[in-house]
Amino acid sequence: MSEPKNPDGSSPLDRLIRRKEEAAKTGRHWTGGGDARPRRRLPPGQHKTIKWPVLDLGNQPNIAPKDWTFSVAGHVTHPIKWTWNDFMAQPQETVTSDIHCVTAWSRFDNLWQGVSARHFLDVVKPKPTAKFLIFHGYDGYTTNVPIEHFAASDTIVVHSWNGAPLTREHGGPVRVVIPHLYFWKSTKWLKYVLFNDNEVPGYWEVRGYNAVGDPWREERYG
Ligand SMILES: Nc1nc2c(c(=O)[nH]1)N[C@H]1C(S)=C(S)[C@@H](COP(=O)(O)O)O[C@H]1N2
Ligand SMILES: [Mo]
Repeated sequence: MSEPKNPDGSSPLDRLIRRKEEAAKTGRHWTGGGDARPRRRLPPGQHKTIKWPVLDLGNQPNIAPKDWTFSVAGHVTHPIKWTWNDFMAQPQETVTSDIHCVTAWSRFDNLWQGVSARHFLDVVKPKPTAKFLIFHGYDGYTTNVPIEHFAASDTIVVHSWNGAPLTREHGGPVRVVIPHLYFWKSTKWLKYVLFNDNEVPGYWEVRGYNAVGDPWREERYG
């Protein structure tokens, strides 16, 4: 399909964002499967894909591991600023999980390697006032996640997928993977996490996406 002419001078990215905003407003992709059962592997309204699509705002930062730093601030007892070597010196874990994107594709059996959310939380020690995490990517992307969802046992901050370093297009050198939420909650090119006492909607959340984003409840929008 060829792109329509754009007499208003908008870029393909402008149009992509507008289409996604429109989908959020009209509830497109929402199938009304209100009796979703968590035991079903494929969440309602999703279809399986073998290839791994790339979705982002069109700006893919090129960060070499040696230039990558990662910091955590806000309502934590131990704020951190990690280099790549600091990150790789943490206990490493391997998790296999499925991806569920709000645009209705799911990809099963992704093998992730990195640092578990539980270890990460052990290090920074959230204060009792920490209720929401706001993730920031090197591309300026943000997303908000309730702390109890980040704390799930299969959440992992990863540097590798299926045995190879995570590619730049998928968020390398380091991204978040929260497999039980829609994939827009999994920040690529991870740079900074703020532990906050209140919810600050991120990039897609201000455009109508859900605060939690549970695929089995079809919490796509609103
Ligand atoms: N930093 C950053 N993270 C991001 C995004 C983004 O634009 N920037 N897009 C999100 C969205 S909407 C999706 S669906 C997934 C896509 O990840 P993938 O390209 O590896 O499939 O990344 C999420 N994380
Ligand atoms: Mo997405």
